[in-house]
Amino acid sequence: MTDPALAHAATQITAAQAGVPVIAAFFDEPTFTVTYVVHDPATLRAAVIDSVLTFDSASGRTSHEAADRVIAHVQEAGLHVDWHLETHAHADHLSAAPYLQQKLGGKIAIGAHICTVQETFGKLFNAGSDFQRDGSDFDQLWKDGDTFLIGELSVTVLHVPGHTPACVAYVIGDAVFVGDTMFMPDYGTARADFPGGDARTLFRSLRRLLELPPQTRLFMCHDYLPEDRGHYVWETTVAEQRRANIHAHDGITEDEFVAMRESRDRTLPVPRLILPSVQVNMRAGHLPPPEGNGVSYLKLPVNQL
Ligand SMILES: N[C@@H](CCC(=O)N[C@@H](CS)C(=O)NCC(=O)O)C(=O)O
Ligand SMILES: [Fe+2]
Repeated sequence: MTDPALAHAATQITAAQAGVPVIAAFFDEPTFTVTYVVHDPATLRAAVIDSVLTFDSASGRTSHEAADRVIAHVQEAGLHVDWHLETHAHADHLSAAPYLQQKLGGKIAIGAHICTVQETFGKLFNAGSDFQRDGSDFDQLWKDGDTFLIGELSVTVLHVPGHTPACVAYVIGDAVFVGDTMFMPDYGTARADFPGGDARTLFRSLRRLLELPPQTRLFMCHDYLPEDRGHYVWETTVAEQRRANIHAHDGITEDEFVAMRESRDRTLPVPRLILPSVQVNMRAGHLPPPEGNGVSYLKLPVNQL
């Protein structure tokens, strides 16, 4: 393998000492998002991956239904949360990382290319000079190949752009949280038509993940329930994706994938919550600063998307 970050991740997955994380999944049906709480059974240190702040766009009201389920689990299991890990700046739900950080502690982290995303969306929302586009709203920015520990569990971060420029996957012990690269085999892959997205780049990223050992457990960020399946699922393996992913199984060429992805993306509607989501998530999940009356406002740029 001529890819040191991936080689390190592969060794971590096969090495017994890397540890086997305990994984609890919380499915948020309104946004089809899976939030994970991952912990080290030896030390009870934990990370929350891709949390959801419940948001009703008609009323402009946020609530903590989804996040409070995560808090209840953390408290019942006696966990200490060290990290709130984002796989990317989500376009379909608001992150609850700041709320969970306030309640549970821990640091908020995302891929280092978030600065590119902040630049793009800072312009779209005409954000003021208070909005730093240097990633400093986050506590930690990851580069490809970065490693850290959750208790005694080894973690390797892989930069997997394509859906967005800043997407990362987290390899935690023997499990990979793939973010929006691939979905379950019968649904395929993520769209690549957001600003800075690119189908060819996405194909290379997801095929890179599929070079990991065949038994590697893969955890999806969403499940959109294809018509012929009656229940949500979010866990699969490298071997299964290589055999059966409808967009990216072994044998599909890069050019075939790009043609499929670009034509399918032309048919997809804009995500329901994209405008509230990106202007909050570009700020690490913080609402825009309150105005003189103490109220935070979200903007709707007209005729821009
Ligand atoms: N219907 C959902 C769709 C959200 C969406 O576009 N999700 C992205 C990931 S953030 C995606 O890749 N979707 C693939 C697809 O819909 O086929 C919504 O409005 O929130
Ligand atoms: Fe996404």
